[in-house]
Amino acid sequence: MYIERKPTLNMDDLKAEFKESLAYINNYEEAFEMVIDFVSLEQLYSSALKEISTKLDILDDHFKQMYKHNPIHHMERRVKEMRSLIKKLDRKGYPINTESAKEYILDIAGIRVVCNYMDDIYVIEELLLKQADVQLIKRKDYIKTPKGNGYRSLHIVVSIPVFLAHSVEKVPVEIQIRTIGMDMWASLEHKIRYKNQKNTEDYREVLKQCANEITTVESKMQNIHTEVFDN
Ligand code: 0O2
Repeated sequence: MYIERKPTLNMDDLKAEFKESLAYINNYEEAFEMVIDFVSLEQLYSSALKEISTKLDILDDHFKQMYKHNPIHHMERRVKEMRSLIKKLDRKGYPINTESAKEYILDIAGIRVVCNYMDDIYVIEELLLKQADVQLIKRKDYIKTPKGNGYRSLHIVVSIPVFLAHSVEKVPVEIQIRTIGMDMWASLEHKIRYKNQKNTEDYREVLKQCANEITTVESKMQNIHTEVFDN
């Protein structure tokens, strides 16, 4: 099951994107060109997401067929909105154009794979990285080494070829792989941090405690699942 976090650009989005790009360029013509460039960038990265999602779907189905177990609970995917992409380029001091976005920003296409059990995370990673056309660019294991606030997730960035009418483009996709519990924790923490900044510190300790408790429960569940089904 997929959850698309953003539909294809509509006219209101385009107007907003155009206004946003004018903040960086004092010329309507250039701003218009920039929006057009970013729209084709969106198309390219959304194609890469489709490729990766299909691979993950196939793996999930085949795993079920072989082991009577679906490693993937659900997936969410999104292409970074143009305005967040522009803000990120600006924050990192890169030129505001699609060339530098392609070169420096690795999370333009993002997919979140929410797994049923902890072991499923590494199974999915291993099966995906075995594929000849999938190349690992970057890996951060926040499960083996959780962040100070308790955040846990496996992040990999892979590049995947996208076959276009006249060329083949290798496109990076950021994949966040985590369990249902880790996802529940990250969603709440993200909401508190972005929507309610002044209270983030108040909840830091209790959130950290929750992250540890979730890990304990998910480890126990994993052990039960392994004992009952893997023997
Ligand atoms: P959004 O809205 O989810 O896209 P980068 O910051 O991408 O240049 P870095 O340091 O490699 O480079 O990023 P990292 O550590 O791989 O984390 C990037 C993404 O992971 C974040 O994207 C979040 O989605 C998620 N993430 C990382 N740390 C935390 C955390 O402490 N709490 C939660 N809830 N999510 C986290 P964005 O762009 O911040 O946000």
